[in-house]
Amino acid sequence: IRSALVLLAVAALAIAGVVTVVVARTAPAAADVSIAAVEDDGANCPVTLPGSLPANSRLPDPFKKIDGSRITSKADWRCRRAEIKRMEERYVYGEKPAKPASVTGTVSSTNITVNVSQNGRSASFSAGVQLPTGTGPFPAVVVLGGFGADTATIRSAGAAVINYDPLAVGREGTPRNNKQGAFYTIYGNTSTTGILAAWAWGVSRIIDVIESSGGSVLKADSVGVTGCSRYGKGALAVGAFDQRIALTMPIESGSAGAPIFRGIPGESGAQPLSSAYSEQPWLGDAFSSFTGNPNTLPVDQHETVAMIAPRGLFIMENPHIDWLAARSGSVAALGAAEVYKALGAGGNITYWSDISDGTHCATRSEWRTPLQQNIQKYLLRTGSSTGVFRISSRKPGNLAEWRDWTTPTLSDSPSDPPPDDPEDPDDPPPTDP
Ligand code: MCU
Repeated sequence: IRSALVLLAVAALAIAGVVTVVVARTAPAAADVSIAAVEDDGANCPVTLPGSLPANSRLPDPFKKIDGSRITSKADWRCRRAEIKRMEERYVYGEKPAKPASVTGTVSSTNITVNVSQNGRSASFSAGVQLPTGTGPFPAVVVLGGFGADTATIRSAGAAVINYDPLAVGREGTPRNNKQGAFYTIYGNTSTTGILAAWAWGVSRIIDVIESSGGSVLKADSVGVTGCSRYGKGALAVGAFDQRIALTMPIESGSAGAPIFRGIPGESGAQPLSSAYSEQPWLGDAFSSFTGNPNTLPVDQHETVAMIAPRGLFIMENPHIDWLAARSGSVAALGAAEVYKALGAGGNITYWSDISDGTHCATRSEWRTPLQQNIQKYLLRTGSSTGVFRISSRKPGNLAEWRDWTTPTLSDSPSDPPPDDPEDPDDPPPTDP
């Protein structure tokens, strides 16, 4: 009865959005493969955006709150992450709205349909499903855009592939004042949200439908995401902005993907920020203020990447093509890895740019084994591999050049424990009636 009460209390707190609910299913330990039960577990954190944006040529300190103090405990990361998320939305991606009033749909062994409506506006989209062999329900990897991901390896590792066409949710080739796709049908064609955040919103709605489907085909708590190039930019945004994503795998994402914005102007041949802003409405309209001076951004992409911590993350980059900014990508991964380490999850991030074939979005033998290991660990929850950094000597980033902060030792005890936390030994146990 006591454990039932504890579960009830945890569920109640989770519904109130008060605690981070770490969903741990099977061994290994929870800290190793934790995801949140909700899209945004920091939704109730108070965030006041910065009053001014002073220039800083170094990477912003991911551990420093907007009020200037630094976080001290692992539990503090929840609301610090919420600050980062708000700033990423305000200055970089545009706002990704929370779940709309109505999300319905179906999941079958071949197809997922999604119907969304809010404020009298409705939109629908669908995605294909390819199951692996064996008996379900299965974990799944959402593949954005249909190229560059090694779907044969994903399925042979035991995960389904969800083929998601992001362009149905946020079209390319539209002017910023007349954006198109399911997202903009709901939120308006002049929404300032860029299409990467729209794509991410679409994947979140797919997960909503999987959650409400009863779970006989696909497991909503075991969903990964991947995509290459512009869809690598999208995969990063999906994983950063939905904490139900257990494994994020951006491939060759380039400018507006993993690479730090501050590094791109100085990286020879890298796609300029002005080009990444104007080629497609990938980023939010507000990013126009920063294409010429990323030093005034209060965040950078190491923090977008760190929003994924402590969840599974496998960043793949191509150092053979200058346009892809792999040096700045490695700095983002190294910076984010400091957050993973501080949270005690340093083994949950892999970065791999040491590849021989320079073809953009090729299927690569080097990535096959780490892909299998990541799927086993974070989606099937049978593996226990430790993440690695395999940075090509062609584009080695050096985090030390980019930071003026150190990595704190974060305590395990919350500095500000939630009231009556049933997990807190200092709180009296619930009484057994
Ligand atoms: C790396 O992603 C993009 C790149 O940002 C664009 O400049 C280029 O046109 O296309 C790349 C891509 O998506 O290739 C498939």
